Amino acid sequence: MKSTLIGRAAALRHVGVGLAGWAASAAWAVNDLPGGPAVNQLGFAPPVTRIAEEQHWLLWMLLIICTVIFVAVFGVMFYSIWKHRKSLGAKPASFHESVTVEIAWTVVPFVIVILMALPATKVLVAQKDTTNADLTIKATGYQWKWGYDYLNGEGEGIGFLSTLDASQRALSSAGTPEGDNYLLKVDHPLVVPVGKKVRIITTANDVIHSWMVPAFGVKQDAIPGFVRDTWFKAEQTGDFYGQCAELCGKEHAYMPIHVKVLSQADYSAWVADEKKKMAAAADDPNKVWTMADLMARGEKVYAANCAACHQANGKGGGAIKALDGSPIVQGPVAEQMHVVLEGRNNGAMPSWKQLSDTELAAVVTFTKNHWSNKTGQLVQPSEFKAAREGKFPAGEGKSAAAGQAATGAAS
Ligand code: HEC
Ligand SMILES: [Cu+2]
Repeated sequence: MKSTLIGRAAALRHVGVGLAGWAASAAWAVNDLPGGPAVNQLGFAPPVTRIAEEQHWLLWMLLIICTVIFVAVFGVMFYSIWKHRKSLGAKPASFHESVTVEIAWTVVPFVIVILMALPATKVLVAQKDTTNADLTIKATGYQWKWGYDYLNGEGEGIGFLSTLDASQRALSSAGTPEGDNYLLKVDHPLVVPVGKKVRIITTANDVIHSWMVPAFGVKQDAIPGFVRDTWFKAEQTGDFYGQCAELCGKEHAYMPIHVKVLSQADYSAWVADEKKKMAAAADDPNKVWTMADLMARGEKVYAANCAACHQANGKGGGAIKALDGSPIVQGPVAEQMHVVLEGRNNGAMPSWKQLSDTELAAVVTFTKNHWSNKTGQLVQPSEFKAAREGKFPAGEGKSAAAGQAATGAAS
């Protein structure tokens, strides 16, 4: 019942906003924004996910049931008042506590409420089922922008801030709104693949915000110090828009949400592109490092990635081979480069190709010159860059001079 009232109120609000907009926009002609709000929109945004479709179905089902009840109850009431009015000589019946009536008006509404609650509960439970996601993205609310971090799945490691487009900020400051996507355009939209289950983890950095995209039927509060989640699986590609839906300060209206749904191939291309940009922004793989710098960096990379298995003391344990005294670590440079790039033993030793060239060069140099391993060998990032293309350094490479760019020989 309640959601129906909210639905009606929302519809009325749309009409109100539509009229106000019409009055104020003599100069600013607005059209429908595909994936966003429409002019004089009545009701919800066209659904792009199963959940949103179900929500629409629920809305109409509940609205129709409530309307039928409304018409029936008021129909009987007005009919009775009219038909049995005093001027026609109607005499009130005098009866008390009719058991039949009492039971009827308890049981009938109860059954109706149950019939409405069952499908609603089913959708609610499905909405909360964030298991088996293909992609997990953290959305962090800030005053006043969104931060997105790809935590899991294709694109893992990508992270950026999504802020209102600067040109729209200027339009707003000047009081000259323009365009169908006014206050909905961002500098970096959230990009996701079509047909994949995307889990959105929400949290916030300062005050409560809310991540809402109407076309997906998704709205989840983002609360500082708490982690909440929601999910969607977009069934068509395109651009979809939403806004922060929890009053969060003076620029609450200036933190829009823009989700770009791409085909799987386009998404993979986007991920590759972002990764390249990130790598470029990180370390220059052509820089020539000194032994001391590589050792210092390598110690950190080792502690963060390797110590969990190989132990801080390099002794490993069980199936995890020791690095301290390992013939591989003490052997030719290329051998260990193969191990860290490709992994070993079906992934028991994982591949570390997601680390940057600099991190790999640093950690290999570190293991080769720490504990009892005193090989004096040094690996430069440029050698890993070449190794990724199949060109491994040849020979023993014992001297520190071997640290220059790989000389082209394949192993
Ligand atoms: C998930 C656990 C795990 C992590 C994390 C891990 N390794 Fe390993 N590593 C192994 C296992 C298991 C082996 C043995 C593989 C085999 O059976 O050949 C191994 C073997 C190796 C070897 C070959 C040793 C030899 O003597 O054969 C090297 C070199 C190595 N790891 C380096 C690293 C480096 C560098 C890191 C961090 C970037 C790392 N490992 C992180 C599990 C791990
Ligand atoms: Cu907000």
